Parts: sequence; structure tokens; C-alpha cells
Amino acid sequence: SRSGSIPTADGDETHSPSPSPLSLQPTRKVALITGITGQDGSYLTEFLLNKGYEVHGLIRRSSNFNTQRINHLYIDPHNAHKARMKLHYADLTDASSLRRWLDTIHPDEVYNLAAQSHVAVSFEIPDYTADVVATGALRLLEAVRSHISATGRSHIKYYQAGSSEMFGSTPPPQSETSPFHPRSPYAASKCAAHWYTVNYREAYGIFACNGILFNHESPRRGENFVTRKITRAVGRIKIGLQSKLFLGNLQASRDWGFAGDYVEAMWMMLQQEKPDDYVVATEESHTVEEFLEVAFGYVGLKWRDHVEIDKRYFRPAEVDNLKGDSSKARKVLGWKPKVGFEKLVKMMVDEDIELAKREKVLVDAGYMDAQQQP
Ligand code: NDP
Ligand code: GDR
Repeated sequence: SRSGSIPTADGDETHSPSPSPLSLQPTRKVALITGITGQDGSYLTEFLLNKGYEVHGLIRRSSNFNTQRINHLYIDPHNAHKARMKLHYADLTDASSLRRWLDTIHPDEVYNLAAQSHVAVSFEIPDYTADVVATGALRLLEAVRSHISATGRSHIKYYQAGSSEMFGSTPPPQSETSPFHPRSPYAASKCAAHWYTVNYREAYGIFACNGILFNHESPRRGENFVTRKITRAVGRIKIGLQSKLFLGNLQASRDWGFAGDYVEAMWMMLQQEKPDDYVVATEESHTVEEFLEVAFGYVGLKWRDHVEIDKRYFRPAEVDNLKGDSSKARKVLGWKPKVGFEKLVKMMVDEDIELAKREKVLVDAGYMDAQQQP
């Protein structure tokens, strides 16, 4: 359980130019992460804790606990001397909360990962999506700017989680110089956040970077994104808990990488001498159908026996083909992905088979409904 702040983890120390009032070890670097409870937030937290950082995450209030992805990093606040990950309530729609935590935590690095990140859902809640994704980034940048002018902490660095969705209908390969042509309220909002970040860098000299990350997945991916939806279904079909999988457009092509590799690129951007914008991608693209082939084929199933097309999963405007050109990140940052497409799919299927086995135990014991779909 958690009380509202100060969960944690152990590790070694690094140098920090300015101690935070909340910091337990003034010599450590301090990171502040929005969206810490999401897929990327959890991998980035693990990565930074391993580097010796103290990590503060902003979480939003929810009627259910939303910390499943970081629970393994949690240390009871009553053991606070061991705590290196701490959680605080805030929201990207609440400017006062952002400024207050900056002033309290005194981070060296701020990673803005929070978003209403589902493209299809952004057509249903466009106003809210813009508020969190676009104006939310502006609120956080403005909080950083005013925090710097109040404290003189001009070394603070800011990372903005940009997206390949910003390229939209621009044909591949897409690089930092390709034009944006967003195809959803989500993508248009990410474009606004991108340009707010560039503007705060140019206008105020803030060390602010845009990572333009292509799709990245993992066993921790949200279950209504297509990759995880497929691998969850493969696990459940294999174990006998499900028979059909309903999907939309199978011809869309994506440049899919592993989230664990991509959070490293975020950190690398903030370790450079100058702030800049970088595309992060595997430079390989596959259709949803190819993902189905590999995922079902891996466990000896045929996807055509199980997949049905449901129009509700088609979008009002689609992004057909994304394939990144990440040569700048490879050259300047020295970054490259370690996990390729097939390895990624198999990693996700393996974990979801194990998850389905655990679900089966609950179903057989009568604790869960076999028809319940993720
Ligand atoms: P997730 O959807 O898994 O996580 C989003 C996070 O944002 C969650 O922690 C969520 O909290 C939080 N959040 C949502 N709304 C608010 C709000 N109003 N105030 C504060 N926090 C909020 O996304 P990913 O981890 O996959 O992605 C991280 C970021 O990178 C996002 O900005 C996404 O748009 C962007 N991105 C992702 C890519 C990908 O392929 N994964 C590619 C390119 C960009 P809660 O847990 O409570 O829902
Ligand atoms: P995307 O990811 O829109 O690229 O955004 P998603 O997995 O949702 O869709 C990828 C492609 O699959 C097609 N598709 C389906 N998608 C979903 N979710 N559900 C289905 O049933 C389905 N059937 C087919 C989609 O039409 C699409 O073409 C992700 C998010 O993480 C964003 O936040 C991030 O910015 C981008 O990746 C890069």
C-alpha cells in the first residue's frame, strides 16, 4: 500500500550540483518523472535507479491503484532511509502542483512522459487529450522556467516525450528534418508540445530536448495497444481462455522497438553538452499482419483461425507507414537498439503465456470469469 508519497529503492551515489530539500542523499542526481506509472516511466525509473539517481514520480489520483508497473521498486516509506523512488500526487492539468513539486524536489532532470497516449481514444476525448498532452507540456515548461528564475537553478534539464505520430502522413523514412503532418488530436497535441519545447529552449535558453520516439513496446505495454492486445490474446488462446481476437486495420506499418532500449536514449539526450531533438527508431517497419504472423506462429497457432476484423477499431484518419531514420541519435548519442522485432514479439508472447497460465488457475478455482477479455 502507499500513503500518497515517498516510495523507493536502493543503490549507489553520484554527484548532484544542488541538493533537493526532499533529497535524502544530497550527493545524488535527482530526476522528476511525469507518467512514472506508465510503460516508459517504469523502465526509465529502473534505468535511473541503476545509475544511482534519486527518482521522484508524479502520479495522478485514480479510484484504483495505478502503480502496478512500479510496485516492484517500492519501498515502504516507513523505511524512508532506503527510499530512492518517491511518489507524489500531481496532474499535468494542475499547474500549481507541477510548480510546487519542482520547488520542493529541486530536480536536475525532468522527464515529461505523462500523456493521454492512446491515438484512437484521442478522437473520443480530443479536448482532454490537448489539455494533458499539449497544454500539460506547456504548464510543465512554464513551471520549469519560473522555478529557474526564482531559484537560479539554470542547469535543470527537460525531456519531452515526442512521437513518430507527429509525422503522420509524411512518407518514410522519417527523420528530424521530415515535416510533421499529424493525423489525430493526439498527434496534433504532440506537435504543439514539440514546438513549445523548442520555443522554451530558444526563448529562455532552457536545456530542453525533444525525443521523437517511434513505437516501443514491452510486456508492460498497455493492453489496448495493438502489440500487447495481440500477445495477450495469443497467451489466452494458447491456454484456452479465449478463442477470438477482434482487430482493425492490419495493413498499418510500424517501426516497433523495445521500450527498455528507448528510455536509455531519453537519458542520453540530457547528458549532451547542448540540447537538441532526436529521432529514436529501429529503422525496420512491419505491418500489424506481420506482427500477427510472428506472434501466433511462435506458439504454433494460425492467426487467421482467430482474428476477426471489427470496424470499431478503425480510426477516422490512419497513419499508414512509419519507419524512422535514427542516424543522428546513433551518431551523436551513440545509441542503438539491442532488441529486434522477432525477439521483441517473442519476449511479449512468453510473458503473456505465463500471465495466462496464472489467470487459468484463478478461472479453474472459480475466482475469475473465463470470458473476461483483457
Ligand atoms: P502510457 O500510456 O503507458 O503512460 C502514460 C502515463 O501518463 C501514465 O503514467 C499515466 O498515468 C500518465 N498520465 C496520463 N494523464 C495524466 C495526467 N493528466 N496527469 C499526470 N499524468 C498523467 O504511455 P507510455 O509509457 O507508452 O509513453 C510515455 C510517453 O511517451 C507518452 O507521453 C506517450 O505519448 C509518448 N510516446 C510513447 C510511445 C510508445 O510507443 N510507447 C512512442 C512515442 C511517444 P496513469 O497510470 O494514472 O494512467
Ligand atoms: P499507435 O499504436 O497508434 O501507433 O500509437 P497502436 O498500437 O494503438 O496502433 C498501431 C496500429 O495498429 C492498428 N490497429 C489497432 N490498434 C489498436 N490499438 N487496437 C486494435 O484493435 C487495432 N487494430 C489495428 C492501428 O490502427 C494502428 O495503425 C502508439 C502510442 O503509444 C502513441 O502514444 C505513440 O505516440 C505512438 O505509438 C508512436
